[in-house]
Amino acid sequence: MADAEAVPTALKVLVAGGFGVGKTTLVSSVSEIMPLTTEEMLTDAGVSADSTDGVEQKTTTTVAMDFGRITIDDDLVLYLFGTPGQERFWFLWDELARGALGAVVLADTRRLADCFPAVDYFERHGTPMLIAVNCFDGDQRFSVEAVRTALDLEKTVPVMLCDARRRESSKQVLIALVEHVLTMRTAGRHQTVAG
Ligand SMILES: Nc1nc2c(ncn2[C@@H]2O[C@H](COP(=O)(O)OP(=O)(O)O)[C@@H](O)[C@H]2O)c(=O)[nH]1
Ligand SMILES: [Mg+2]
Repeated sequence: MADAEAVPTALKVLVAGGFGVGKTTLVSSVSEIMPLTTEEMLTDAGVSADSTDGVEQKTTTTVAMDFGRITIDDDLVLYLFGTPGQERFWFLWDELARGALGAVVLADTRRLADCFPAVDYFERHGTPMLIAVNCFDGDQRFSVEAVRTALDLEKTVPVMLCDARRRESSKQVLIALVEHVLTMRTAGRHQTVAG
């Protein structure tokens, strides 16, 4: 298919993790386009469909979501979607995860537990993921292996260090995720998420 070769493949990648872990920072540092932060008012009906304890009284709310793009090479463009961290927006995750190549889960070793929900979600949905430990000013309290153990990750899930503020570092994370997905697919251990 000569035509297909002329156009780069565009793939969707999710950037997840707890609040304040550096999702917006990573998307901003690496994106070629002005990162977009969308704000949407959710209607009462939209919220109630997935509301859990304590949020029912809210009629409208604001959703901030990061969106960016990075060209890896002539053949590959990644579209980055930062996932909303707040638990009341879990219903958006299913929409976001649909058709995603994989996910970067950002972790802060000072608050490692904050990324549990994201790790759990991607495990349950069979979405390939990579854990990127964002080293706030070199404040890396645990080794990559300690993070792996603490998160109880499968051996195949890559864990790496990064500095979300640095473009090159963020890019390496995304390249590593793509390579991980390719490895998993080649090994036939990964089943594509239904899309
Ligand atoms: N020192 C330091 N600060 C960072 C780093 N990454 C993010 N930050 C800061 O941490 C705060 C939260 O980051 P942000 O990207 O907004 O987190 P988000 O909630 O995951 O989107 C911001 O003030 C960032 O400037 C980092 O690697 N080092
Ligand atoms: Mg953010």
